[in-house]
Amino acid sequence: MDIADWEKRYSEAVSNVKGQLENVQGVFVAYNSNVDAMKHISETDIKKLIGIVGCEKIHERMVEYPREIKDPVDFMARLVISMRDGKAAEVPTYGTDLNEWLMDNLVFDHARMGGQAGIMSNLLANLGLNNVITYVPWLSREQTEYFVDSPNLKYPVVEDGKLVLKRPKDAYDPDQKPKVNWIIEYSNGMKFSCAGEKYEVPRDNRLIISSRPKWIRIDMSPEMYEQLSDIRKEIDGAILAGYQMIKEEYGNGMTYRHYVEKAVNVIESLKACNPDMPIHVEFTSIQNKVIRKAILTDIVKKHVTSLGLDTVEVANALNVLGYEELAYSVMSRDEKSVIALYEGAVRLLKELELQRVHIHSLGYYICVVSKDHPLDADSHRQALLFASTVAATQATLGAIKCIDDISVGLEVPVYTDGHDDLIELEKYLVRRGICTAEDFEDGCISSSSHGLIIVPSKVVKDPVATVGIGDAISAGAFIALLAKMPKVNICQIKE
Ligand code: 8BR
Ligand code: GLC
Repeated sequence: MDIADWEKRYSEAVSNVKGQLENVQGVFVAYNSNVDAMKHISETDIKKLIGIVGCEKIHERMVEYPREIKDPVDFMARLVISMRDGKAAEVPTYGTDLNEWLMDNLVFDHARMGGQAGIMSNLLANLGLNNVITYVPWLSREQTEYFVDSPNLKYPVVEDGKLVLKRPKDAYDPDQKPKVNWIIEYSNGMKFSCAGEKYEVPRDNRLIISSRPKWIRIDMSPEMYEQLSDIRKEIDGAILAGYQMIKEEYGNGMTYRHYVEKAVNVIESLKACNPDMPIHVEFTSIQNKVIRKAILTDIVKKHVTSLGLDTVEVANALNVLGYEELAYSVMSRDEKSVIALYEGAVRLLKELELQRVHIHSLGYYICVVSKDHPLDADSHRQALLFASTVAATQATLGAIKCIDDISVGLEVPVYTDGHDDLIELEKYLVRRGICTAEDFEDGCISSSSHGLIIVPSKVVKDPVATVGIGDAISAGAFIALLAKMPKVNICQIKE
């Protein structure tokens, strides 16, 4: 299929999904909302920061590859690495010193809704979904200012032992402090040097400094947990994210196992009357390998149906699951890495017993689905095309205010380089007899053990920001699939 045919498919898919979104009764979205302090850095900024911290120190620390930011040197080391590779990363910081240093030396441009769950909740509410029930364990007054104030976006609270759905602005805890992350966005082509090395940024991307105040818990009060039965009557599916904030040790004898167990209990309770309820987990950059593995093998495996990740996250996931070589190939910059990406997706699907693994890369999406997924390949392809259009809209406008905005994304051309990057995968699958060249060009392939859907995506030349685009892609695709699912809320019937 040539690019013009793909563009046609895009228009058809968007109009189709748009007309079906009202079929979705509701979605539950938890756990992480925060405020993102956005800074788009310039060459002048980076040179200034290097001058302040010192090249030699930065260079030495880059070798150590800090997985936590304790001081400005750690920060600069991870920033230079991220800019050198054009690879997104999220690194935690546990104190407040770095925030102060950044305020003194960088200053942010503006603040906006951050956190995967927060971004996805606002997006889905603005797309006009009937019911978005958003939950964050740390809803502060400041945080509510970043939520869309609309009747279809609700926050659950327990009053007199009963669940009440309120607007976030009417539901916050006045004693709660906000969680603020720093997002350092950089642009393709920026040049700088450090310790004799010359760098040129290969693509637009960002580094996230994620604040982890002591009070952060991925958790739910026992009263709220008891009321989940009322929430499940309102929803057809759930999107969960933020598990990366679980810590290995809490210093009082409590470990990550406690929170992993609670996370699983929430999922199981949401599914209590409908074991097939679609549950999507959006993965992210997780520095701690024990936590990364626990999220995959203890929370995702067996309990959720769908997983969304970017290419770096695929490599990270494969790494902790024991597929080091495959992880290495995914990260290699050669043309065959797309084959490793596909093989990696299949491993994740099987190993984690999922129905769907959706990988978003710059220029194409790869989605593998299990044979028992209730929807056909064309529905999956439409969902991916809708997702790419939503993402292109968000990259162009910064945020989507209403469903009609997505006509902006439809105007963004399909990225021809992304289409070309898929050629090696096509040759590989054809050589192995998994599909014909025609099947591949069509984007839907059925092997004996799984389905494969591949679409070239729309890429915006100068995105307003890159942070949160992955969330828009995954939420867009998941919601399109929910809209296409058979519509019977088993929970309303059973309870
Ligand atoms: P994460 O937020 O999970 O890293 O995902 C980012 C995704 O945003 C990438 O996988 C890529 O598909 C998409 N993306 C990026 Br980065 N820049 C984009 C752009 N300029 N236009 C459209 N999509 C983009
Ligand atoms: C992570 C970050 C958050 C950012 C989001 C975007 O959740 O913690 O700051 O907004 O990713 O996907």
